[in-house]
Parts: sequence; structure tokens; C-alpha cells
Amino acid sequence: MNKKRDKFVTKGREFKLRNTQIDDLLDVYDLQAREETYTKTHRRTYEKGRYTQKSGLDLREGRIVEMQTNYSYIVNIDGELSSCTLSGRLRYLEFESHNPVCVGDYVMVDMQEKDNYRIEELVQRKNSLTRYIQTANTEREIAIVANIDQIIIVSSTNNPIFHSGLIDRYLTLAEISNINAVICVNKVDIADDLEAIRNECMYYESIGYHVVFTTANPQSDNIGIEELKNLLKNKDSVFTGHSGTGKSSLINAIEADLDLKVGEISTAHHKGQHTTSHSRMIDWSFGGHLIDTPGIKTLALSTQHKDKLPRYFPGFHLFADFCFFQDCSHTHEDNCAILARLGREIPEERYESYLRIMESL
Ligand SMILES: Nc1nc2c(ncn2[C@@H]2O[C@H](COP(=O)(O)OP(=O)(O)O)[C@@H](O)[C@H]2O)c(=O)[nH]1
Ligand SMILES: [Mg+2]
Ligand SMILES: [Zn+2]
Repeated sequence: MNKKRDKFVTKGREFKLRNTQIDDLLDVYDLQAREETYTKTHRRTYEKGRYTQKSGLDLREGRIVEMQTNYSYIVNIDGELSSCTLSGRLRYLEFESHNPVCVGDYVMVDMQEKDNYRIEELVQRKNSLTRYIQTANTEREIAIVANIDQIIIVSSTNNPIFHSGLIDRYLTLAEISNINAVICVNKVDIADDLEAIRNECMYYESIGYHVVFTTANPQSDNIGIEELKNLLKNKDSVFTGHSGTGKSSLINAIEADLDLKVGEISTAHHKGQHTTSHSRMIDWSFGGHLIDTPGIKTLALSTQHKDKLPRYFPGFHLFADFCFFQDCSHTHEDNCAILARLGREIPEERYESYLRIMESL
């Protein structure tokens, strides 16, 4: 086993030797040094390294449905689930990206050796949700989930209190990530002022988002569950939103067989049982998938997104092209199309939310 790996590493280095400059090789095994010399050359190496140079492989396409450890994945290949490890070359790439593949990724698997299927290539992603981690002087992108159709942003009317600023943040992130979003307002049974919330949500509907109002606790009449279910059908979805808004309850109301734990903080639930990066893709009985990933809790707008906020804040893309300045921040500039629409197409409270997010980044 070890011998085989050594052989492969040697091959990997040959590949490097052919394709990179000696300068790049010197610090290959020195992560610290690599971080300090992280350059465009490395990025190019990474792009090249995505594709295998080995010959004689029996490559088949599959989709990662579960991440067990950083190196071990369950892959769905033509409807059959197989345990696969990451090829040595992709592990090497892990220096660059921390996890070169994630749940939802389409990958090419080498099936030459029974009991030793290996992920050799990553197929180009349609989209992904990523988070950033900061190291000494670079920041790294970590993919949480890839190739999904939509993010279900769950908020509650009460307990925890309705918070449209958070919806703005998630919508911005979804837009930046090129992923559709659905807004779910749960716990309509305990709203103090449902009308006010409905009014606030009309803006999201006016810019094209589907807003669904629900109840999900077993004592309620399951308001909106059928509507939500129809939106999930034949699509791959991720649920996100503050803890306690009712994500697990909603999923249980939609598909009772899953029997997710309600009212538990899922980090605690996962602790000791799996690594925190344990993610999986679950089949809905009615078509499509739910992607359950603890990584979603780390999803947040960060400073890396600040430059994009003026264009990606919900609805602003509809008007930002009409601002006089291309890089308009919509705060003090003359001839700003957003400021011109304040109080009309852009409600004051959305603009204030925009300013708050801008400042927080
Ligand atoms: N009143 C009311 N309570 C709900 C509703 N949906 C969920 N809850 C309760 O809210 C709490 C948190 O729900 P949970 O599904 O664990 O939230 P999660 O953290 O987002 O997964 C639980 O006590 C649920 O019973 C609802 O529609 N109405
Ligand atoms: Mg939960
Ligand atoms: Zn502007």
C-alpha cells in the first residue's frame, strides 16, 4: 500500500518537473514557505494539476455524495455507491485549497483496482459555496458544497425574531456564488405582526425570489409544506439560516423518514461521531437531493465579498448599470441609480440594511 503510494508520488513529481520551474519545486514540501511564495505560478500549477497525466486508467464519472474524511468519499457511480480515496496528486493539491473536492462534485474515478477506487479528476463545477480561511498572508477557499440548484434560506417570524438583514446577507452570498435562492419564513403561527413581515418580503418577491410562509412543528397544520416540497422537487438544495428557525423541523415535515433531530445544536450532535466536515447528500423520495453539511453554519459574507456588495446586494443588479460610475458604492456618488430609487423600487429599510452590511465588512 505504502509502496504504491510512493510510486505515485514519484510520478507526481515527474509531472511537476515537466510542467513547472525549479523554483516552484524547492518548497514543494514546505507548506510554510509555500504560503510565503504563493504566486500566480502556483495557481497555474494548481489548474494543470487538476487533470491527471497518468495513462491506462479506467475513468468513470461519478458524484460525491458523502465526505467521510478529508481523503475518503462515497461516490455515486451509475447509481452504485462506492468508497473512493483521493489520488495522491489531488492530495498534493490540498496544500492549495484544503479540500480539492466536496459533496456535490462530479469527479472522474479510476476503477482499475477493485477495492481501491481513486478520484483522479474534478469535473468543472457549475457553482459552489465556499468559505475562506485566513493564513499568514494568503487566504484559502474551502468548498462546502458544489453543483447545487438552490439555497433555502430559512428564517422565523419569532423565536428567533425575524431578521431581514440576515436574509440580505444570504441572498448576496447566493448571488455571488451563482446559486438560486428561496426564502422560507417559518413559524407563521407565532408571529407578532405577520402583515409587517409579509410587507417586508414583498421586496424580495418583486425582484424575483420565491417566498414561502410555513409552519413546521407537529402541532401545527403544516402550512406551506406542500408548496416548499414542490420547490424542492428534482432539485439539489441546501438549507441555511439561524439556529432554531426550524430547518430540521421543516425537513422532517417534508420527509418524515429522515427523522432529523429537532431542537438540537447539530455541532454537538456531530461531535465525536464524525469529523466536523462530515457532509452528505440525501435523496428526497420525490426527486432531488438535500445536502446536509455542517459547513453551512460557517457560511457568511466576509471582507472578500465587500467589493461585490454594491452589485450583488439583492435587487441592486437591476439598477446598478444605470449608475454614472461603474464602481458606484451607492452612498455619495452623483447620478446614482440606487439613491434615485430610494423609497420607491428600493425600500429605505433595504438600503439601510445594505449600509449596515457594507460597514460590517
Ligand atoms: N411555533 C412553532 N415552532 C416551531 C416551528 N417549526 C419549528 N419549531 C420549533 O422550533 C425549535 C427549533 O427547531 P429546529 O427544527 O431544531 O430548528 P433548526 O435549528 O433550524 O434546525 C423546535 O423547538 C421546534 O419544535 C413552527 O412552525 N412553529
Ligand atoms: Mg437543526
Ligand atoms: Zn450607485
